[in-house]
Amino acid sequence: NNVIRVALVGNPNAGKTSIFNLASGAHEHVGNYSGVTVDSKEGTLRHNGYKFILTDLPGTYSLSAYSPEELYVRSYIFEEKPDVIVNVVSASALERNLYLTTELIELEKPMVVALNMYDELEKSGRLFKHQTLSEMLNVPIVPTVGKKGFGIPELLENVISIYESGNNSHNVKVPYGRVLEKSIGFMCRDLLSNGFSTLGMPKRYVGIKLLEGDKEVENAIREHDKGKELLARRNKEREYIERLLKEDPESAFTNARYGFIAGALKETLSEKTKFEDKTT
Ligand code: GDP
Ligand code: MG
Ligand code: K
Repeated sequence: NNVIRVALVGNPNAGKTSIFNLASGAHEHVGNYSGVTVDSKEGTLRHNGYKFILTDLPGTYSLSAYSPEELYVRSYIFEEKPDVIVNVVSASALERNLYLTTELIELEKPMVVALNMYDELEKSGRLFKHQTLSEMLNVPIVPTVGKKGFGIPELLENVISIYESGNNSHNVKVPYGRVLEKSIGFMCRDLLSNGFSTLGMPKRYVGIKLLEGDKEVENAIREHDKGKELLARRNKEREYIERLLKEDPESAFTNARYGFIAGALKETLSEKTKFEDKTT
């Protein structure tokens, strides 16, 4: 049937609710998320023969298991299994917003990035080759202005294409460097050889989360027959990482993600503005 379930995921104040309201004709409160209740809202719309069921999820900076929002969003994605994730990214805080994007890529779900606040980017005069970033991440990136509705039809078109193609950006891996990649490799091999079902999550993702010390993933693995052995092995890998990189594994992963984003932005975002370009 022609129903596409779409989850809006992004940092607080990236513009998720604005896009949600404009697309679905809803009237949800736009502004600062109070954080009192962790909840989601559903709305529907029709476009090009499809019925879209949109879910506006709480804002989150990452997908670790630390805050109720983070846990909520992660469980929502794995339990409710939306067909397509729309990652709403604020173009006025790219580095911080794209951190979440790197985590979402690892979930290996069909995804489209809404490059929101595009008006702010244009006003700033900075040049951003989002097409190049889109190729680097193997994820469509669509400029939007959530406040005004600019780019929303294009966003929906991209959601339809990704849904119809079934592309879940398997081909792109955030590179973590030699030491972390070696440990990830060991964890994936152990997960595979012991026949762990990985909670519907990709093996690489589970390996990374175990190395980071994610409690929720850890507890799920402990339930397995060979869970204790795997966690003992994991502890060894964590020690190895700490000894070689001289930082705790979690920071090592976080820093590697930021490094990857910084590198990608160095190639695609020019700090020099087009206004300056014209005067030279
Ligand atoms: P959410 O926290 O992700 O749901 O973000 P909201 O939709 O509540 O938006 C946060 C603020 O940004 C609100 O004041 C919106 O009016 C504003 N906003 C949303 N989209 C845009 C946009 O594309 N450009 C600009 N300039 N402001 C926007
Ligand atoms: Mg909101
Ligand atoms: K908000």
